[in-house]
Amino acid sequence: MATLKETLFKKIQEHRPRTTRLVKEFGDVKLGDVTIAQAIGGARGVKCLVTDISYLDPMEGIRFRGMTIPETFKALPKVPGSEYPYVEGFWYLLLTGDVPTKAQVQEVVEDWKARAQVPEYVFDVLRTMPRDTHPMTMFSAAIVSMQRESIFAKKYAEGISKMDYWDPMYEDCSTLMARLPQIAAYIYRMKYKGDTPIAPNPDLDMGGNFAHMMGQDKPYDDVARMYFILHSDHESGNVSAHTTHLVASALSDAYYSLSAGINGLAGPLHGLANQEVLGWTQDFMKKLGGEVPTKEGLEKALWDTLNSGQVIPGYGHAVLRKTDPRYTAQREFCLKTPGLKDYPLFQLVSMIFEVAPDVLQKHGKAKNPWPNVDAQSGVIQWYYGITEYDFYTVLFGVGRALGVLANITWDRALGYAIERPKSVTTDMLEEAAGIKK
Ligand code: NMX
Ligand code: MLT
Repeated sequence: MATLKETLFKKIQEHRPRTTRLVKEFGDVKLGDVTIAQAIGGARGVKCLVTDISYLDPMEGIRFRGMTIPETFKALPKVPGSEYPYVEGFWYLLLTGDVPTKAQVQEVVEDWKARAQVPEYVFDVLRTMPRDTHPMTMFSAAIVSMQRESIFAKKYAEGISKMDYWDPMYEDCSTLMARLPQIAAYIYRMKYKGDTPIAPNPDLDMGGNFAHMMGQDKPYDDVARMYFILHSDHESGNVSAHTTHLVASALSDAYYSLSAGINGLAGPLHGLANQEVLGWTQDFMKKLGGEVPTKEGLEKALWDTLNSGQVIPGYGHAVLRKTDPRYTAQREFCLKTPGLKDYPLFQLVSMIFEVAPDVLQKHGKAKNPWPNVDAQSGVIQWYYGITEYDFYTVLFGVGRALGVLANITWDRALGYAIERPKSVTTDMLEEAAGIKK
């Protein structure tokens, strides 16, 4: 049986002529124009990134390697005794586009185990940070602290051929994926659980081991598997994916690039929205003093938030124009899980789903009034006892690493250029608009 790395190399060799031909023979074909609104407004909708790992349709939502979320969960080999797939198998899918066999998944499981040992100095770095440091700052610092181990940086310094860049990049990305779960769980146990880290269990898969190191019983292992897969990739234009890609385009290694992407994920309009959702919901419940909220009360709270110039966290999206299927997948998990289905916080989140889109539509600003992934993820964590909601974006980050690291491996395989879009001045915009005096 070919290893994941051998299979990946075969795919890379098959793919390279497609990219070369497009650039050489069809490089002048237009994909669109750029308007002034796009130049000022965050490049929304500008088609200038290429990835085959996932695609986001505004109405349908994400497809990973051509598969919807339900198709992905159905197709991948499941962990014995679990309803959810191995995260390791999902990594195989993202990298190669193939659904792995059980044996192929096992090869990745073993490979990650062999790479999993987190160096002691990473824990030292974390321990020197004040305990009130945000966990995303800790996560990012831990990642970049390992940069000294980058095989890509070492091979580059030795003078490796461009054609081989993907190989050490793959090595660094695989090592990062193997270590991130323990780093995340360590931060959690050090910061919130009286400094009681739990050693990894080498007999478990990534999701199972993460649950174990968090100190969580079943079915949190399935929650972890579901959560990491759902948050993995959302094509390439989102802040964390784009940042990771941008930094890697300078031939910065995976440690620098991922750490930068994680810093982007820490913004409240991006990944941190999941902690904001819980903060908003908990504040609202506190104000009610334990009373069951009415729809009218909820509507007023939503208007109060909007009228005070704040966004409703967990709602809206730069690309999506319907309910995020990642929201739906998590909602379905809640509906089928006894206890969670009737959990008051879930009922409140469901009530927000009933009320907020209408309020946002009446407010008339957001192009998409529907919920995104962050509106639903916190309630599941809270139910299983992970109530420290400033940790939630770290969970998002472990998942997001799968997508962005698979992408930068392919970036180096296909020789994508250093990213350098052109800027213009306001004078130039006024000239283009025909209003310059
Ligand atoms: N609540 C209130 N106003 C909103 C919301 C919202 N949830 N969503 C968009 N708007 C406003 C937005 O601030 C903008 O206002 P202004 O013209 O005053 O600048 C206007 O509607 C138009 O924005 P859009 O074009 O609809 O959205 P955009 O593409 O600029 O931004 C988000 C997308 C996701 C940043 C935005 O919808 C938002 O801030 N949502 C709340 C935060 C959130 O849930 N972020 C998580 C996204 C998913 N993730 O995990 O990364
Ligand atoms: C993401 O998962 O990155 C978010 O939904 C944001 C985006 O896609 O723009």
